Amino acid sequence: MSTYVIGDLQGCYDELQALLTHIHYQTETDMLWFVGDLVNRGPKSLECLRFVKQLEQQGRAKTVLGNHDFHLLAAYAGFKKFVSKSDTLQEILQADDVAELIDWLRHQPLMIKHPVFNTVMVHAGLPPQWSISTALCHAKEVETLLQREDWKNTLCHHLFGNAPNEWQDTLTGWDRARYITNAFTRLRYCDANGTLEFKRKSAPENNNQCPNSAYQPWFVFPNRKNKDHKIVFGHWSTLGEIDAYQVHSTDTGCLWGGKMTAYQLEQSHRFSIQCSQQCQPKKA
Ligand SMILES: [Mn+2]
Repeated sequence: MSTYVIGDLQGCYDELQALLTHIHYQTETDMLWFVGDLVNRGPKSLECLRFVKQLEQQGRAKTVLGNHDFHLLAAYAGFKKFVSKSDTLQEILQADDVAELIDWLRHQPLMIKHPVFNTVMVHAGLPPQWSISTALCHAKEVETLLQREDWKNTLCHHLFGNAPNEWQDTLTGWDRARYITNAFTRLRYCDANGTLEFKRKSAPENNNQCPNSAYQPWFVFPNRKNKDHKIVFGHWSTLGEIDAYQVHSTDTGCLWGGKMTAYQLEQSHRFSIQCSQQCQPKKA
């Protein structure tokens, strides 16, 4: 039995199936962990969403929510201003089972902890000031909001945006929920106090460091309070394969002709296949 952490799908269903064939995936015994961003930009988002939902409901897969998954929720809720021209979500929005798919999606978590291994999964990252147990509590705060009956009316009015980018334990209300959501689903760079920097999407210049900047990749800070667990994550398609700092990146840019990755937890081993999609990295 193996547990494979699969990088961002973003609608790349054919590549997912090729990857599962490549790793000799055993439906009955293997567990798949998806790092989120199941949908958008790629050609087969509906197939990806249905596939992961079915496996999750059978107890054979887990997923966490990514920023593109949140965009799908916003699009379904009718918040057009959050939907961009490069979105490819119409197929899902017009599907017969869209209500079931959305209902399932908004009940998925922002963070998962492995029952045996000292390992957690998030979509983008964890800011340095949160321990694992603190982060799990903050994830729960937003999960609870998403699962409320009135999620459409309240959540999508308030959850999107870049402010506040500084964390304080005393943050309340939607400001608090917005920081938490952004940290879990959009984090790449932050400072040692967890101030989020959203503009930059490229990889760090120099051996995972950015010279002369307070903003660094979230995982490099020596005093990071969550480094006692292995963290698997996706989201940062230009970062490349990181297996250091107790973190493992899995978004290896399938969408733009890079690779799709399956990281096996038991053996700490990477499997990948080359992909032929041609979307641009800046949109990934
Ligand atoms: Mn993402």
